[in-house]
Amino acid sequence: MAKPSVPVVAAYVTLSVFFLFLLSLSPRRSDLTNRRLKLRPAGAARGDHSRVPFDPLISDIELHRDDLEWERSHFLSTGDAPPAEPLPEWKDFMDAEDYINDEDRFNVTYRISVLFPKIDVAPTDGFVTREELTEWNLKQEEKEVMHNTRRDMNIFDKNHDGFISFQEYEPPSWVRELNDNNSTNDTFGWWKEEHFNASDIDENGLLNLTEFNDFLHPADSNNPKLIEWLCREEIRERDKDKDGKLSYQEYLTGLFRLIRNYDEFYSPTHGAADTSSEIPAKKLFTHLDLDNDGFLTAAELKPVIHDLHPSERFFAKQQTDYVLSQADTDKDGRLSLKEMIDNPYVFYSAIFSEENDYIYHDEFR
Ligand SMILES: *[C@@H]1O[C@H](CO)[C@@H](O)[C@H](O)[C@H]1NC(C)=O
Ligand SMILES: *[C@@H]1O[C@H](CO)[C@@H](O)[C@H](O)[C@H]1NC(C)=O
Ligand SMILES: *[C@@H]1O[C@H](CO)[C@@H](O)[C@H](O)[C@H]1NC(C)=O
Ligand SMILES: *[C@@H]1O[C@H](CO)[C@@H](O)[C@H](O)[C@H]1NC(C)=O
Ligand SMILES: *[C@@H]1O[C@H](CO)[C@@H](O)[C@H](O)[C@H]1NC(C)=O
Ligand SMILES: *[C@@H]1O[C@H](CO)[C@@H](O)[C@H](O)[C@H]1NC(C)=O
Ligand SMILES: [Ca+2]
Repeated sequence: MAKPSVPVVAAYVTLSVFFLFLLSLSPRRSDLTNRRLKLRPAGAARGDHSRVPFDPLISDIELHRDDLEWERSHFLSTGDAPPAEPLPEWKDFMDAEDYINDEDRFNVTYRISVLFPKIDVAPTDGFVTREELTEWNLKQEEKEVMHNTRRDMNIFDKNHDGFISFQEYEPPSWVRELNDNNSTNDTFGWWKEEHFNASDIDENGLLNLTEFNDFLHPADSNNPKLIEWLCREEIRERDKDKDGKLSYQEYLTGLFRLIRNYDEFYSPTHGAADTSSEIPAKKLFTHLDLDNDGFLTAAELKPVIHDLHPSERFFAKQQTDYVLSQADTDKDGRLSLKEMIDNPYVFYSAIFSEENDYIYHDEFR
């Protein structure tokens, strides 16, 4: 290729400056940064909470693509594979992204106006409230979680009868490492029989899809046995002297920091002034220690178990807060159809504020 001459380069520079100038005149300047709608890459649906798609159509595309990718890698790893053809799938994905960015085929304004009445349901009053949007996000998250569970079920359910027995399943490698590296070290109860039994609601020795989903996501479960197990597990992991309960010292070194980080997140004023963690730590301990015996039992941990293991609802709320902060133009705490249509990229962009990337104490994510 010929080297471009100086005048040609100068012309390009002038042109691009001119275009930038034109863009700066555009009335919808704020949309330009996130303009291209993005699909999450395959695999992202497993484990990234801050980005569950707002639009079920987008999530269907993503999950479908995720399935294709998974089937390919799964067949590859088991050997009995159809020949690997990574290229067509990649092409599919690009096609899908072109599709959602083609205004004639995927009209964001139209999509929002179709979805609005489906979100504005409690009550139907022409506004989407914080609660309504949180319920919507939660539904989207649950759909994604269940999709992943269904697929995991296929791996673990070796005889394909739709149930998982304790003998059938095999813990994932991170659990094996933690549990096996010395049998004397049985501090970790995840994926062990007690965890399995607690998930088995009807106690028939088998986990169906619902029970297996609870097993994988105990914090989101309504099963009281599983919540109790989770509390016992929290104790077990920190109970250095193995007396089955946490002393103040065990709580302070092992547990409190995890709860407090959470507290700060809920109400930033809380932690800001605490240069010494001793006072709030003591306060919380006293508050939790209902029988005042100086120890925390599994039952006494229940009030903070969701601070240690945030549920899907927490992430759904987080996503709602973000959206409201961006799109609630008149600051009345709810969204009108117009506000949503005027801020489509808040709902449709996959680009999210980095501030949402907290690291949580949650083993399955
Ligand atoms: C998108 O949909 C809206 C509302 O249905 C309509 O007014 C607009 O013309 C559509 N845009 C395109 C590019 O089709
Ligand atoms: C556990 O053992 C495996 C090999 O037996 C080793 O690779 C791994 O690093 C060990 N993990 C821990 C936490 O000690
Ligand atoms: C695990 O325990 C056995 C005895 O039960 C011991 O011989 C071995 O050295 C231990 N391994 C590690 C990595 O601690
Ligand atoms: C048990 O495992 C934990 C985490 O790997 C480790 O910190 C602890 O020292 C282990 N305890 C024993 C007795 O091996
Ligand atoms: C789990 O339940 C089975 C019966 O379904 C029982 O045999 C087993 O002892 C239980 N295990 C634990 C650790 O509770
Ligand atoms: C699994 O079993 C539980 C307990 O019997 C039941 O409530 C639930 O509906 C079942 N789920 C499915 C998908 O069959
Ligand atoms: Ca069962």
